[in-house]
Amino acid sequence: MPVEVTREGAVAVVIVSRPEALNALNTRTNEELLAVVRELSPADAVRVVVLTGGGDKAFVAGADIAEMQGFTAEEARRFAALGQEVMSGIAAAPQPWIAAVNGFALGGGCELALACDIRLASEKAKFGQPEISLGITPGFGGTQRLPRSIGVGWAKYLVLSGRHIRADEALRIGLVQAVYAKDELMPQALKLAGELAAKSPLAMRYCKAAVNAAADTDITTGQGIERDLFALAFASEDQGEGMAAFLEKRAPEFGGR
Ligand code: CO8
Repeated sequence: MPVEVTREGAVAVVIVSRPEALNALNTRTNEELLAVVRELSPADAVRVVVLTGGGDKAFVAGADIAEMQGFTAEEARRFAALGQEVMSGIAAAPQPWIAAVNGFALGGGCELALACDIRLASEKAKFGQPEISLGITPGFGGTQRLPRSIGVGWAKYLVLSGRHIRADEALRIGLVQAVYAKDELMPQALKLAGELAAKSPLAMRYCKAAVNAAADTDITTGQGIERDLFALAFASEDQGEGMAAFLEKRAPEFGGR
């Protein structure tokens, strides 16, 4: 199976695993990823998802070039639509998704990492949008998410040059949030996931939706969404628990209601 899911308490770990092709996304892998997104999103027991690549060479080395080679324009459109559905499903999921990038994250792999909420990388990680060197454009949302994430200048640098950048440069330009030694990557990703899993899942969902809105709307609309979500948080038991726990100097226990 190209996509494996394991559970560690409230954290689901999703592993893309196609060792024969550096975990490249073919149609089957995208379909499985979409099924996983659809299965995990409504699962209240899953509070955080960590996404990584199998093996130690790649997160995901892009969309599958062997499959794409013979595409007609219509097949390419369908392939891009499926990939975009996966990426948008992750971006809109109620839980936070953490990408743990352990090697090549190129093309569709970089776009997959970008669809996640937080990106952690190993020192061996390499990022890039090499589609230009194949005579095509990014197609899984990269031209849209990259400028929103790292700004137009860096997005164009990556998309127009096709260059790969190392983890330290990805950190410098804000493409990833932290870099760890290879063996530390998953422990650190799971540690962060555990911290997020202990927060109120309702507040987590509202915070993610509010920040997502910043990329998709003008500031007046965005502030309206923020105001509404702030108000909605006061309709939850978690708000009462969070504030009571602070004032009583104890750790909160969030029930997600
Ligand atoms: N697709 C298919 N197979 C791949 C891919 C890929 N993206 N990447 C690697 N592989 C395969 C190789 O063909 C090779 O197979 P084999 O052993 O049978 O020859 C195996 O994985 C190992 O790869 P390498 O021998 O090349 O390993 P290296 O360590 O020498 O190089 C690289 C690693 C640098 C990652 C190199 O494999 C590479 O450049 N890969 C392609 C990277 C790339 O161009 N990715 C972007 C693809 S395009 C894309 O993602 C567009 C997304 C949107 C599509 C929209 C729909 C139309």
